[in-house]
Amino acid sequence: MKAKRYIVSVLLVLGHCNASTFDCNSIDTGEDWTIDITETDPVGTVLGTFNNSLGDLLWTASVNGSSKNYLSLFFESSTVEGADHTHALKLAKILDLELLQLELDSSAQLFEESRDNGISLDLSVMCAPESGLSSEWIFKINVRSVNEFYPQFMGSPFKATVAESSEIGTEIFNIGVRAADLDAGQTNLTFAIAPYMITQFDGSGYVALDKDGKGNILLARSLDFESFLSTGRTYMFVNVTATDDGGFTSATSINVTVTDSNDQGVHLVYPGCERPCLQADFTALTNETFVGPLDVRPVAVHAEDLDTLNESIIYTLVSDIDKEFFDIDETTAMLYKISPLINDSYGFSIPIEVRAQEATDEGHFIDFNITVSISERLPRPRTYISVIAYLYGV
Ligand SMILES: *[C@@H]1O[C@H](CO)[C@@H](O)[C@H](O)[C@H]1NC(C)=O
Ligand SMILES: *[C@@H]1O[C@H](CO)[C@@H](O)[C@H](O)[C@H]1NC(C)=O
Ligand SMILES: *[C@@H]1O[C@H](CO)[C@@H](O)[C@H](O)[C@H]1NC(C)=O
Ligand SMILES: *[C@@H]1O[C@H](CO)[C@@H](O)[C@H](O)[C@H]1NC(C)=O
Ligand SMILES: *[C@@H]1O[C@H](CO)[C@@H](O)[C@H](O)[C@H]1NC(C)=O
Ligand SMILES: *[C@@H]1O[C@H](CO)[C@@H](O)[C@H](O)[C@H]1NC(C)=O
Ligand SMILES: *[C@@H]1O[C@H](CO)[C@@H](O)[C@H](O)[C@H]1NC(C)=O
Ligand SMILES: *[C@@H]1O[C@H](CO)[C@@H](O)[C@H](O)[C@H]1NC(C)=O
Ligand SMILES: *[C@@H]1O[C@H](CO)[C@@H](O)[C@H](O)[C@H]1NC(C)=O
Ligand SMILES: [Ca+2]
Ligand SMILES: [Ca+2]
Ligand SMILES: [Ca+2]
Repeated sequence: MKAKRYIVSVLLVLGHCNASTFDCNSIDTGEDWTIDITETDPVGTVLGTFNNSLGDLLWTASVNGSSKNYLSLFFESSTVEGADHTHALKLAKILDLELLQLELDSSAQLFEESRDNGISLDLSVMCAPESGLSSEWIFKINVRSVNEFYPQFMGSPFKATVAESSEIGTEIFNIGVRAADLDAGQTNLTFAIAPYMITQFDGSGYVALDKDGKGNILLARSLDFESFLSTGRTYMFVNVTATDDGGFTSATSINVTVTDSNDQGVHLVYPGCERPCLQADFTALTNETFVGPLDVRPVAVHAEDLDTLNESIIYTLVSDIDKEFFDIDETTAMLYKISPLINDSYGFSIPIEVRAQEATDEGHFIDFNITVSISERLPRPRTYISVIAYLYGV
């Protein structure tokens, strides 16, 4: 029986025009005959011819033992020209698997094995034999799937963000849940990262696919927002491809924006000092008795976060000794002399150490000095000119 089945299917695979002829007069019709077709075979494809037939063929179609009238409509019979008493069983409609999957959705297990194997229908065919004895033929029709559709991406164009501080292995985007194959049955898609055609935007070197094959795109190299920023943009494109089990490949791109993290410190805003400005000379002149705001030169003290996060900066005095006589406004950085200098240990020039710190819990900071000179204590001659000369190091 197995051998017979094999021969018939080989014949049919070689060419449908050579479909087997079945004799309506034969009493022994055999059991399972196998007919292999594909889901794209055209209307009119002959599945078999029946000779010695007195009338049209009758058939019923079923799936897994349950009869489906709907499926019977996919077949038709007609007389074969030039051959007496011969009827052909043909396709009346294309046995498109996407359609069948939709229409026969109650048969959740339509695809018995892999998608590649397609689905199987059972067709029981009866002819009207000249001998008067009715004979029934049971065919197993294997409808093989054809890869008709390219993988599709739902919801593109895609965007994602990743913080520069993200650890290697962080999931950036899951392309797997946004990719599908419209071919009927379960298709396994294989994902790959490909270079992006505009090389300046190519993010392929920063990412890798998770080994689980489910399309998770992971960070593979550490990021630096500041170096991205220096190129004038903070995003890159990740080109990803999906290949279906029939070898069709589609590609899509994800715009991955790198966001800033607090990894940079604080610097000073000071004329002529290049970013990042970590050292600058601030000076002020006062006298022992004066109490009030000091005029700091050459510019008011101002520090900034080097991250684009632009955290606010808090200014404080570092030394407790300085705090007896001086104070600094936490937000404006205005320096105040709060009491006269009496019984102090200062000389004529007081380096007042100031800390400018980001207002976060563990904010970065920078320390710098404002040099305050006490006019009465300056070396002789205490002329205005010499004070200026002193202050500017002439
Ligand atoms: C009918 O078909 C069978 C099987 O192919 C063949 O053996 C037989 O000779 C055919 N009969 C006629 C009358 O053509
Ligand atoms: C066939 O039908 C039986 C009984 O209804 C069911 O248990 C089985 O899962 C079905 N098989 C397929 C492949 O649909
Ligand atoms: C698809 O993937 C599943 C799970 O990884 C696997 O079991 C199955 O064999 C695969 N099917 C094909 C056709 O590769
Ligand atoms: C993405 O990669 C595919 C496969 O290498 C390529 O054909 C396509 O041109 C690439 N797309 C872009 C936008 O770079
Ligand atoms: C990528 O996304 C960023 C952030 O949304 C956007 O500013 C940029 O214009 C996008 N780039 C392109 C080429 O669409
Ligand atoms: C101290 O400085 C203040 C303001 O600069 C000025 O008004 C005051 O006269 C000065 N006093 C002495 C003793 O120089
Ligand atoms: C930071 O924020 C302040 C106000 O909070 C603003 O004046 C300043 O221009 C900002 N700096 C940058 C570099 O954005
Ligand atoms: C400064 O020191 C002198 C001598 O020790 C003392 O008499 C005076 O009270 C001190 N003044 C202040 C303001 O502490
Ligand atoms: C401030 O000046 C003192 C004394 O000259 C010096 O020891 C200290 O290092 C200076 N601080 C900074 C932050 O430059
Ligand atoms: Ca199809
Ligand atoms: Ca496909
Ligand atoms: Ca940063």
